[in-house]
Amino acid sequence: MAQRTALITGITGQDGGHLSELLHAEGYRVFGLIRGQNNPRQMAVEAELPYVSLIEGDLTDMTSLVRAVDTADPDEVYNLAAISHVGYSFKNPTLTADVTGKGVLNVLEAVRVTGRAEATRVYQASTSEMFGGLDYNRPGNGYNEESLFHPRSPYGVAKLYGHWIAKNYRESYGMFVTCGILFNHEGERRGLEFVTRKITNAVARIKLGLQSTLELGDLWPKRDWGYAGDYVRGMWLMTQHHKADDFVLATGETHSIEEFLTLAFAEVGIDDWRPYVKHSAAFMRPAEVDILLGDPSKAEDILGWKREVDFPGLVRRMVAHDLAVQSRHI
Ligand code: G4F
Repeated sequence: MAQRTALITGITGQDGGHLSELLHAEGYRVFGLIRGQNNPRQMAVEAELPYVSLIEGDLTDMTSLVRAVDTADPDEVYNLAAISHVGYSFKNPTLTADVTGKGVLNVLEAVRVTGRAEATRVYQASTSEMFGGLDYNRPGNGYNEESLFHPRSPYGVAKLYGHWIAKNYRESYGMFVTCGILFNHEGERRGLEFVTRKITNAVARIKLGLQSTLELGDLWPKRDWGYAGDYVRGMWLMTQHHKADDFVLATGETHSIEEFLTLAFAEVGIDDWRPYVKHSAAFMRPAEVDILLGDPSKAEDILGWKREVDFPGLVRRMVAHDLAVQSRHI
């Protein structure tokens, strides 16, 4: 069988790293779209993922996407690129709409206008943020593929546009465009701006005497937190399925930030995190998603997907990683 080729947008992000590793192990030739001149992450990506061929391009620049698709000639495109921080999207809503929303249309058009509508499969990174977590649309056993959407941030709204335009291209042009509705997925590669990694990094630094306190926003919101490595396997499985569709990936459990704090501090032998954690309004959002819980039954039944890392295992591996990284600073 000829070697398969994949193009990943968002190659510098957490999921881009995990997915490149998986596809490389599966024998793919992997191309990654990288944004801007002298991107500060480029050297790190080249060192970490030496088998990935980087192509310059930007989701807001259609010409660059056409060029990237022509260069890679991919069997599969994984559109992971986005402005993905919910808090940031409130401060930069128009940029978020351009990148996270209209950028999806640009990727789909680049595939279509280059004559690859039938040959190339597209994975669109949809998100649980589209559900919004309000009481009225929250099913007891978790959101599934049929649940009602009510996004609560410019990011969630932009992602919902991306989700619907992806489905529209599936229905209008018969393109294989599959949407993974992924709940929060974390790990050692997670950016420090997200709450889980912010906590595990601070816990390691507090343990080592490098930091004394940690400033956070609200601690009561609950998330369905899984491990990113498990979730990129799900992305790949749904892209291999015989039919393009929507699939929820989640753990089926939800935990508050307080619970995350308790487990993370316990990993370094600190029983009470309260003296170390300060509240800061700077990390609160104009509208909050109170609780997210997903029902991954469809992906489990149809794709045979199952997450392997549980909540305590996720916290353990993130704290262990950050202890190892931070120990180099002492
Ligand atoms: O870690 P977060 O920033 O993730 P959030 O907002 O749930 O979004 C993540 O998951 C989505 C999937 O549901 C993705 F689509 C999205 O791209 C991203 O990966 O915040 C989690 C919770 C929020 O309730 C937030 O208000 O933590 C709360 N929080 C409290 N203090 C904080 C902080 N979040 C951050 N980032 N930093 C804080 O200091």
